[in-house]
Amino acid sequence: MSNETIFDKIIARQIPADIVYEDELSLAFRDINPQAPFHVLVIPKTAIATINDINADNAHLVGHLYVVAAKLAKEYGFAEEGYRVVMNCNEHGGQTVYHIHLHVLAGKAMGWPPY
Ligand code: D5M
Repeated sequence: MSNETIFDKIIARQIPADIVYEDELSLAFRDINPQAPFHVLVIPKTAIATINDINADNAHLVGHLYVVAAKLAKEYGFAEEGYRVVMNCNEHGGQTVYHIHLHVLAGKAMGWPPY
C-alpha cells in the first residue's frame, strides 16, 4: 500500500522495535531517537495519517492511545511526578511519520514553550 509507513512495518514485525505494550487496538514501543529518559510512541494498529484525519468513526482509537499512555506512565512510575504526551501534526507541528502516534515523554522536567 502506497501510504504505508515504517510504523506499519513495526506492527507487522517486518522491522524490529522495542515493544513495551500491545493490545488489539494499539502498539507502544520505544522511540528510536529518545528525547527523554523514557520516550515511548503509542500508535493505533489501524493507520490514521494525521490529526486532521481523526473523525467520529476513529476517535475511539485516539482515546484508547491516551488510556495506554496513562497506563504506561503509571506502570513505569512516572504518573505522580508527571510526564508529557504530545502528538505532532504536519510540517509545522514537526510530524515526520504519517501514522498518528502519541509521544510519551518522562523522566525529566519538560520545558515550555516547546521551541
Ligand atoms: O515522530 C516520529 C518519531 O518516530 C520520531 O521521534 C522518531 C521515531 N521513529 C522513527 N522510526 C522509528 C523506528 N523504526 N523505531 C522507533 N521509533 C522510530 P514525529 O512526531 O512524526 O516527528
